[in-house]
Amino acid sequence: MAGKPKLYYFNGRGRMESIRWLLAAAGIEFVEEFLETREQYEKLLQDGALLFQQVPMVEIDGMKMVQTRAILGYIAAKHNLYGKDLKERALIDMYVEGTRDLIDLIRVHHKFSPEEQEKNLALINERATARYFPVYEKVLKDHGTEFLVGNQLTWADVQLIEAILMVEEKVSTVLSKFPLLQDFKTRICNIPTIKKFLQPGSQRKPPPDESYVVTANRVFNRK
Ligand SMILES: N[C@@H](CCC(=O)N[C@@H](CS)C(=O)NCC(=O)O)C(=O)O
Repeated sequence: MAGKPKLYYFNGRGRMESIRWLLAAAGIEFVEEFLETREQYEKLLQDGALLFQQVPMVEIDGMKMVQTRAILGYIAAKHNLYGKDLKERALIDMYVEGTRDLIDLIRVHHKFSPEEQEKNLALINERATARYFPVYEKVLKDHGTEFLVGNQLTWADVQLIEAILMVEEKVSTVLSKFPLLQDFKTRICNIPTIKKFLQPGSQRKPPPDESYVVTANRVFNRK
């Protein structure tokens, strides 16, 4: 039997957090090696473990996978979270890319100056309420099931709930005009695997702080 997937990244959200979410939602246990030192990163490079010299890297099923989207797609397909046919898969890809764009606005937020953060916060709010969330609200209404695609949980739902919770950390009232997304949030957060991931002490990571930035700069020899 294959061992648990092993995740190589910082002890923080960054690009790895969606992978943690998807594994957790699928009910898959995983272990993590946190990059703290330059030496750890150089060892991975010397071992040829990082195809493009980048993390996230995930050891899974005998592979050393890099590229966040490839990793997510593999996990989604393996654990039946990627739709039942090509058309469902195409919808999932579109929805996932939408939430990815929103998540990316938040993922880089901490890198900005206070003035830039103020502008970025306004942009996050505007994009969430005027571009992305109206789409998912309409999808839920038109599709008429509990999920965005088909009639069971998919990667699209998992990444949307991740995005919703991330935006709510910045703008707590963001769902006030989206009743179906409010119901969606309650429903998805009550799925046992997801509920467990939301408990304190899980492998879910907090928003980035100063020490996260210092560690990443040290590992990548920046500044
Ligand atoms: N397209 C890659 C980008 C990965 C990436 O930029 N990773 C950053 C850390 S979050 C990194 O390893 N940077 C070091 C470098 O690019 O040299 C992905 O989606 O996984």
